[in-house]
Formats: sequence, structure tokens, C-alpha cells
Amino acid sequence: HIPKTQVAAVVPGRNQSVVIQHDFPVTQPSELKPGQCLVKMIGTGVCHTDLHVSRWDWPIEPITPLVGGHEGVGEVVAIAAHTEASPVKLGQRVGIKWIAYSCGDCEQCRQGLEQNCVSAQLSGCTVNGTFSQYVMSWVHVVTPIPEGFDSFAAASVLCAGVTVYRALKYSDARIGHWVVIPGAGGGLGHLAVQYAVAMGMRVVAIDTGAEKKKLCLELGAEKWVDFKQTPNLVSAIKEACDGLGPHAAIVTSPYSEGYTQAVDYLRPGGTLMAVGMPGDAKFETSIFWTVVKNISIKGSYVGNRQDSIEALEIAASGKVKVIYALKGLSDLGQVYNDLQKGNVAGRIVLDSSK
Ligand code: 8ID
Ligand code: ZN
Repeated sequence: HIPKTQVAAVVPGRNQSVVIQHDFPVTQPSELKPGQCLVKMIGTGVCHTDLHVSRWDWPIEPITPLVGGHEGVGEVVAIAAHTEASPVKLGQRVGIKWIAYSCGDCEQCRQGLEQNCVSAQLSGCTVNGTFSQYVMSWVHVVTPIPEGFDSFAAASVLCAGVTVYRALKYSDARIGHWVVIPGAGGGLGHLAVQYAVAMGMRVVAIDTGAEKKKLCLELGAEKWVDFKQTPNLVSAIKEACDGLGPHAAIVTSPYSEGYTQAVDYLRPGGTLMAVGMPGDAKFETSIFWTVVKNISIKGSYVGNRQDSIEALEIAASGKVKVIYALKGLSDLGQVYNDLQKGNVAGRIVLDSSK
């Protein structure tokens, strides 16, 4: 039985805060188009991206009213009529990602860059996201969740996990290399620490406060640098990495401050992976030293379907643990305040039934 209405956390419009709506319409099975499905949500993580979108921080115009959320796990409860060869079945647990839809047929998709699909739809931005109890999605794009893997943990792998996993893959860092992670105590960062360790890299965590320090060191970071308490960050980071600096920086800070010194502390030949997405900030860095140090600067945007499956399998195997506090869907407003203040170590995951 599919209800007509549901609870959803909604941002009604620009400059407005989240309201909990109890009569938000549910897409009915008869309304689904071929290839679409309806997912009954179990849980959803809250990503700093949701906060950026809800504040209109970015040059992408979100839909209004806005139902955010893009790392959710639920169960398939309906599949559209005339959907040929669905890879997922009714009752199966699946994940919804930031890339809600990619066609699979354009040049970008064929090259594995589905994130840049010409017809891409973005969960919780251009289509309704996971901060509701039922979500319309696409059978070829949802990600099957490995059997036995905790739904709430799996949720945060679908954005935070896959994003940092892909960034590490494309960073050219290898076993034994030093990787520095600004934002290491946050949602993306705490998973980056663990994927890096699982790949055999040595991690320097950069973030602030005792709680994040403890978390990062417990998760396998060898060194910790508090960005608020370290007067000379560049020399501290170089010193932490054999005096030469790290081979790669995976920058997950949501503000430009996490970026500015990376070219200065990177080892010659090193790679800066841009992951954190401050709205209109620009890179301020020395062109001279970027050239002379042979620095690579690469953007890395979530991951494709295959990256998502790989990131989930690694986490389900126990090599990466999502450290989350569980709250209810109705707590979203408070969670946004905490994220804004930098008070969240690891991730907050919302139980969709509460
Ligand atoms: O596809 C992508 N590239 C992608 C995917 C998902 C998220 C990008 N993101 C972006 C988000 O939009 C956001 O801008 O990554 C950024 C981080 O998302 P998050 O991990 O969900 O945010 P968080 O949990 O708030 O963690 C951020 C951490 O950064 C620290 C904070 O203390 C927090 O722990 N931090 C800050 I604020 N300034 C810092 C600095 N100068 C810093 N850490 C180091 N240096
Ligand atoms: Zn995200």
C-alpha cells in the first residue's frame, strides 16, 4: 500500500529554513514513467552539500519547494509499467545518490563520467531528494546495497564515501605515500582517512577540536594538525611528511581556507584533489610554484555507478566504517545548524520513519 501523502523536510524557497511537512504528496506508482521506481526510504545521511543547496550557495538553481537529501537507502516498493529488464527487484534495498539520473548513452556517460551526463538530474537539487519517506528514482541508476550491510551506514557511503574513494583513486597517490586531508573530521573526511589507509597510504588529518582529533587518530591517521592552533600550517604539514610534504591533498573543507596553502605544502609532483565546494570562492595560489613544483590540480565530482558499487563493497567488507549519529528526519533543521557551526564529527544520518 502506497500512501497519498508523507512526511518531508522541505525548504519552501530561497532564504527560508526547513519546515517539516506532514502532507507532502507521494508519487503514485501509476505516475511513474518507464524506467522509474518508487523507493520507500529507510535512512538518509546529511551532507554539507545539502546545506550549500538549501542556502542557494551554488550557481545551480534548485527546485522549490526543495526536498534536499542525496545519500539515502530504502526499499523498492514500485516499478513503472513497461520497464524492461530492471536490474533491481521489488523489495530490494537500493541507494539514491547525488546523480539521481544519467542516461548512459551520451559521450560523457560512455566514458564513465556520468556525473557530467548531458541529461543529469541531481537528487535534492533538480529533483526531490531523500529527506522524505518515498522517493521517485530510476531502476538503472539506483545502487544495490550489499546484503547484511547496515542501511544507515550504507547511506553515507553513497555520497561521502564514493566521493572520497574516487578522489583518492584519481590522486595518483600509491601505497606508502603521504596523503593530507583538510576536513578530515567531517563527513567526507573521516571516510577519506579510512579509504586512504585501506589503500596503504599514510594519512595526515587536518581539522580542529579534540573530538575530531580523537576520531581521526582512531580511524588510522598517523598525524593530526589543528588548523586553528597551528600558526604555520605549511611548515607543520611538510614536517609531518618527511620534511618534503604530502604526495596528495584531498581537500574536503567547505570553505576556501582549506585550499589556499595546499600548493605550498604539497611535495613536488604532488596532486591537489579539489572536493570541498565553497560557492563562489576562487583558487588563490602561486602559478609560479604550481609550474615549478609540477603540481597537478584536479576537480573530483562524486563518482559513477561503478565507483559507487566499489566504495560500498569496501565499506561492507569492514575496511571502512561510517561513524554516524542517528537522528530523525524531523531533526534536519537542527542538523543544518550543527553542520554550519562545524559541530559534527563524522556524519549525521536520519531515520526516515522519525
Ligand atoms: O563531489 C564532490 N566533490 C562532493 C561530494 C560531497 C560533498 C563535494 N562535497 C563537498 C560539500 O559540498 C562540502 O563543501 O565537500 C564539502 C565537505 O562536505 P562534508 O564532509 O559533508 O562537510 P562537513 O561534515 O561539514 O565537514 C567539513 C569539515 O571541514 C572542516 C570542518 O571542521 C569539518 O570537520 N574544516 C573547515 I569548516 N575549515 C577547514 C580548514 N580551513 C576545515 N578543515 C581543514 N582546514
Ligand atoms: Zn553529498
